[in-house]
Amino acid sequence: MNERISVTILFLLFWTLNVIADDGHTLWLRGQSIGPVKIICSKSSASINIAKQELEKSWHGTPGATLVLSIKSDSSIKGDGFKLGSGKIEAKTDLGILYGVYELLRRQQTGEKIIEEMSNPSYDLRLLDHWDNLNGTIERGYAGNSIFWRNGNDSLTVTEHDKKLWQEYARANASIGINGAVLNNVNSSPRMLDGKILKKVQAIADVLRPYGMKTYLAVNFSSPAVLGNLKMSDPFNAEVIEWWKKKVEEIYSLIPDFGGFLVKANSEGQPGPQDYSRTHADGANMMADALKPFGGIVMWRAFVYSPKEKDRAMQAFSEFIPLDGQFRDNVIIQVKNGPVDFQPREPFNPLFGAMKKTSVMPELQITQEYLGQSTHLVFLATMWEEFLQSETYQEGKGSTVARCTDGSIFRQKHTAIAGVSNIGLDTNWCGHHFAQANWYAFGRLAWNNSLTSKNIADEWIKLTFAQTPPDKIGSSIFSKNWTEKFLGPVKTMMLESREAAVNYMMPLGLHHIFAGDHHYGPGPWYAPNIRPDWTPPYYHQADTNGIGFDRTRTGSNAVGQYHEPLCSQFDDLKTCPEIYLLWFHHLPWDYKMKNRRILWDDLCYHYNAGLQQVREFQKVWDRIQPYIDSERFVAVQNKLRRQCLNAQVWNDGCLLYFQQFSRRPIPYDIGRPMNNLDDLIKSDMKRR
Ligand code: GCV
Repeated sequence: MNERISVTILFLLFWTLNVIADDGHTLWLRGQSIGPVKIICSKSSASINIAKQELEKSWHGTPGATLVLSIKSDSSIKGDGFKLGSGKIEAKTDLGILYGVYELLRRQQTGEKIIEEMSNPSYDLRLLDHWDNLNGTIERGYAGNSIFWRNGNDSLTVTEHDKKLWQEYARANASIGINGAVLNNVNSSPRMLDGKILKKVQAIADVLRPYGMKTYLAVNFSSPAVLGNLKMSDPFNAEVIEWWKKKVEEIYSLIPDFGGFLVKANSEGQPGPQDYSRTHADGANMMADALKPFGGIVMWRAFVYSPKEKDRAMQAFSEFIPLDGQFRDNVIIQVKNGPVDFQPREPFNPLFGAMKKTSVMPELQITQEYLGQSTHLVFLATMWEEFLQSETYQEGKGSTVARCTDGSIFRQKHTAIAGVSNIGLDTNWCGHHFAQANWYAFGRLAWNNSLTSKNIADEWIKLTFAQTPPDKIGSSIFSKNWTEKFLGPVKTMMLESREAAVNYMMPLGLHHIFAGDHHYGPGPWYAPNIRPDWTPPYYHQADTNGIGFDRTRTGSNAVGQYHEPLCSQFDDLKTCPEIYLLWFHHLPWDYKMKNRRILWDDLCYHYNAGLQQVREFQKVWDRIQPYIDSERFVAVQNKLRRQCLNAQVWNDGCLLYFQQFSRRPIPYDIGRPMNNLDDLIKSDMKRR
């Protein structure tokens, strides 16, 4: 065998092995250097050194090229932003250099042009909220246990393995611009502030710091009483105020760059200032005063609702609008994207743009609590794009949620955005390989809230699935074949996936019709003897007359919380977008839709369309098999099978249940149910 043939065989063998196994642990950071780079940089620091290492590890530019990294005072660069140019990256801060390096490497690996360009972050604070409990479990976590906390005798020991994982985690976050993490559940244990636990927080903070990630904690409002043995936790009580001051001093003595607190108060049974007849502002300000000398912030959640009110969707607005202007300038009100709770589709929360004198930050949910958890393939960037680009009209046309929260319209002291993390100990971090795309998308949108979901999907697929080594350097690094047979179809599938989930779960504005409290499968029938706003019938209101929640001016008047012309638009059936129809209106089953179908028929067609879409995703995936390693191929194939079975259950459960009220046939040209309603009610979707 001549030498050339044996080299080719060796290469092919390596190539095949490379294509065979990939557990997904390296996420979108798979690029290996294709040649040396000469780095010129007069500065050295932990973050700059990481930037240099990243360049050496993953350089995809011309081999032997020179890159100059320089710190400049330039007023056009904001915060940790940077200027990219041919052969140079300029920034005001070391972190700016690091973010610039990640951007450059991303562009090299995706074949995107590298031109003179400025990149400033949309939000100063770009955070992941971990709902991780001290015993290692994760509330609404679907990818294994916590990477930070565990049970057992060694729960507070910090191993080399822990540190390696935290470092990988910090690197992944820095690569997409995320610069902070709340390390624990908003349903927070008072123990979180115990000295021993804080030592572990310090160890985590030390690993995250060089990557520009600050550490934050979710705190329990009753900590002074429960942990500090005080008689109460009243924010006006001198001892309570002193307790928080001392606790904050202790934290900063361990973690000098500690970010601050996240608080869920007087919400879903959590304690709060209202327990002492104080307001949210009283509670938040007391903590803010303790944090202020150290530069810390309070993120106070507006996720509040009580069973006594007639419409859960209205309560955050009703409680918080009267407090606008009363919060200290280091308080940010954290508001979920929709007015109910991370549903597959909701209109935006009317608080956005309406609280004009207070810093307000969006809270998105990356973990797919209500969107098929880690079983369904649902790319959330389309949903977040829809939300960020929603027009609030608060300051005239162009007052999108994005512009109302990123400082473009209101002079917020702080701009911030948070995403509830989908990360756990699973090897691939997120449970589903495609759920990594949601982590990635959150970071990219937090950095630039005008990115399109299409571009984000494109980048992520190239970084995550393109096979190394690339064909060529430059703009045509991806072969025509790969682009047509893999990139195109997979991107289309991702971009359609959220609408598919809305179709087979809750089309036309339906919401919160999940079974039990696991929030996975359908349960429009679920109505045990608990507070009504925790049961689906409260939301769908189906009866023989019709279906939907009447939030019009003559109903709960939730439409009144939106700025004109939205208020009238949502109120009027002629102008209400059909995607929100049953969110705002209770309508008869024979209501005529814009496409001339009656509502019942249209509902059936939507459910069926969702099911058919997932069946198509299966075909797309099977066709791309030659272009992907077998490990990830099989894992996703199996998940898609379960997603199809689940979509069938959603279709059957919802249609058979609602049919009891509509008393009409399912249109005969679409598939018939395959499950019996009684069986579905009994199983309550426990088998996923
Ligand atoms: C952390 C929903 C979830 C809860 C979550 C809550 C919140 O109700 O189901 O698990 O609690 O939102 O955001 O506080």
